[in-house]
Amino acid sequence: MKAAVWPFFHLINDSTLRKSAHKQDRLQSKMAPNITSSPTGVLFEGEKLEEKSAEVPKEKDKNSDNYEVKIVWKNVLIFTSLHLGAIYGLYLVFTSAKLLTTLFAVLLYKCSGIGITAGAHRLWAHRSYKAKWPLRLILIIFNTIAFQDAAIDWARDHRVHHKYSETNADPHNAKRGFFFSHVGWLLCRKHPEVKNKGKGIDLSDLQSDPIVAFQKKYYIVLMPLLCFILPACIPMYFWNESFVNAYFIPVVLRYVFTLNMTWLVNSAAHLFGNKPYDRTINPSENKGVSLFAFGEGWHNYHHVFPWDYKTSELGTYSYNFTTAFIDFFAWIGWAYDLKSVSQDMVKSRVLKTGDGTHEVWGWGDKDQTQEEKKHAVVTHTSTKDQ
Ligand code: ST9
Ligand code: ZN
Ligand code: ZN
Repeated sequence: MKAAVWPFFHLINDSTLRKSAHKQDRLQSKMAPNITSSPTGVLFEGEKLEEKSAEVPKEKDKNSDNYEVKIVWKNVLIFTSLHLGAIYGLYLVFTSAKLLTTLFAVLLYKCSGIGITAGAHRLWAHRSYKAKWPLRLILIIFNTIAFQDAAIDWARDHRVHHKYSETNADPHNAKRGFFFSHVGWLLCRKHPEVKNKGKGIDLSDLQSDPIVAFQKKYYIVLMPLLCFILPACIPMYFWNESFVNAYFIPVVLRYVFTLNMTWLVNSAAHLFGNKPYDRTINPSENKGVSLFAFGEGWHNYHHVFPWDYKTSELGTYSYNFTTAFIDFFAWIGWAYDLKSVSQDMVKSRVLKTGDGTHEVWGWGDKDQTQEEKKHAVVTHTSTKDQ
């Protein structure tokens, strides 16, 4: 079964291996950063922002001209192979795999996705709700299946992303284009500003969570077991699936698919969509991304109110599977202190900085009251039917 995990070992060991002197290719890249890195967002309810300008900063970073992108060719090779493997997996789905194997891959996508959305994102990175230890245990297992690095490292990058959004300190700065924010940032060394500014991010809450600390300590063992070995063994053992199908569908295809759905939040949801809450920032409301990323595509709202456990205003379950998951666990008492934003606060923000596309306060919306309609001032009325 060692063969099932070999291509991925480099990723967990990367930080360690890198410390040994290995030759780096230094290439000037087109994905050059272009803006400063002063804080642009808050992380939790009540956190104070040092300074917040209404406009996205335009000034060029003094260092940006000297900054060279260092491509990590090993990552390029691995991610390319993984994507080719995923295409082969997709072919196998339609040609030789058992239906159960495909359904199992979908289940793993759902579980590992929740490990990212309800775990690493809404619980650990943003503290938008609290979870009792059994739920934290479930989430850390799901999170390890997802292999997006240890939750504490994920949360560190994500906190930097929110605090210095679209600047050099943002690990996946969307100002550097779709490709960079999608996957390019994992194919090269981080901008020094990410590390500089990241040092100021408080992670003490996560360091003191024994479940998060355990995952970090034993990641090198837990991750290959949960993400690669068990998902390949289960179909072979329980329904006699072939090794090739069991490896390329629930492992490679499922992993690559889940990664891409996650990356779309950084790329598509930072580039395409409406901005009903704040037109001055890049993150946008993207329904398609929300569907596949379990409610994480309502990104304009999320960057304005990152402490809302729904990561959206309304939290409709069909486009926010994660909210349904958290609500279920709140119902049985394992999730608690769910934070949300009052309608008044949302409304005042929409009116102040929104781009005018807010659905709820649009004319004729189902939630618009008769009172509001009655008192509205309508000028230049036409007698013709619209
Ligand atoms: C993956 C992550 O795919 C995806 C995250 C996506 C986030 C999306 C967020 C959107 C919202 C949520 C939506 C969820 C939707 C889910 C939908 C699900 C259906 N602060 O990182 P290193 C320092 S992972 C402070 O190696 P390099 C620190 O000292 C895929 N300090 O930087 C660190 O040492 P240590 C699997 C920082 O050398 C040292 O620098 N994993 C910070 O520039 C070195 O850190 C991979 O493929 C910071 N923020 O290398 C691994 N960062 O860690 C790929 C770093 O010991 N990664 N430091 O403390 C790598 O190979 C490398 O990280 C690299 C950069 C080459 C990219
Ligand atoms: Zn974002
Ligand atoms: Zn976030």
